[in-house]
Amino acid sequence: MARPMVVSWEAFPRAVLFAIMLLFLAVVAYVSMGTGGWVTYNADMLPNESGWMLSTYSKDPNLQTIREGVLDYLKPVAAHHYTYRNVGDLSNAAGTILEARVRVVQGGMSPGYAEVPPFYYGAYLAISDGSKHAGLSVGDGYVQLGRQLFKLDTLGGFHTYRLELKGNLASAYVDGKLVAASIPVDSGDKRIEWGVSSSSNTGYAESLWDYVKYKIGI
Ligand SMILES: [Ca+2]
Repeated sequence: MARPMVVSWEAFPRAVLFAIMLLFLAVVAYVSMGTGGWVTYNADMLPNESGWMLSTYSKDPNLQTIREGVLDYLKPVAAHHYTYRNVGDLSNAAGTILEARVRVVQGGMSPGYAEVPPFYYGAYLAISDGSKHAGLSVGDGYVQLGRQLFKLDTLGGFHTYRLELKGNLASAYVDGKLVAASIPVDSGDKRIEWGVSSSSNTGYAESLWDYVKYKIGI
């Protein structure tokens, strides 16, 4: 003979908690879908308070300030200043998009190489997807991807800079318009990186960051 089902009072709160948890998970899943898989840093907190790692050169607290949702990021002469996040899910086949809204305040002198003349880096975005690496530099009056330069007034105001990497192609967009495309170099790292300058930057540089976001899948 089957025992009658006994529902104890103690079981009720647990069932209710379980239901609330399910509802919470459903809401989280819905919100994630709504944002289209973007992981966003809005510059409401310092990068290292938001899950981003500081480079060796970024430990000086005077090099980063938050003001009204904008990160003021600067670097002294002859030093790097960047932040990064290791992302194991990055895939060259799926592709990655990295986008930031940035205004360059001052670009630091870079020696340049080959076809690229010396110019002034103020912001840098890079993707390494475990197979390829692409870096987008925003200088004083220029945007650089690989060995391509695109002229732009980067100091006059904020622009949205977007770097896309998929297969054997890296593409750079400014305010939604394609401005450069290049063949990415090889890299075994899986990392998203951004900051004030590239490693070859030899001068003082500063840039303002409204947001940075990345997404897997193009
Ligand atoms: Ca912001």
